[in-house]
Amino acid sequence: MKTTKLTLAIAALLASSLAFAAPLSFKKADANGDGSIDAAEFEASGVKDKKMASLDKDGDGKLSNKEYSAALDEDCE
Ligand SMILES: [Ca+2]
Ligand SMILES: [Ca+2]
Repeated sequence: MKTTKLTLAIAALLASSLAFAAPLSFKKADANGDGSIDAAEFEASGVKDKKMASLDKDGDGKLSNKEYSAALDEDCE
């Protein structure tokens, strides 16, 4: 199963490089373009050190541009 091992190695490499990547901008993180970041989009956004629930100030289960930007601003400090 050489192919499987190679695939796993590539997946691990991608995962580790993602962990060090800067978080995506709101526009890029909003993959479906509906103007808010849902849980799946947040997971893919690269914001690793924040909990979505703590960023979701109005508790609607999604992050607005403002709520998401707050996470990025804090990351820059
Ligand atoms: Ca979205
Ligand atoms: Ca919200």
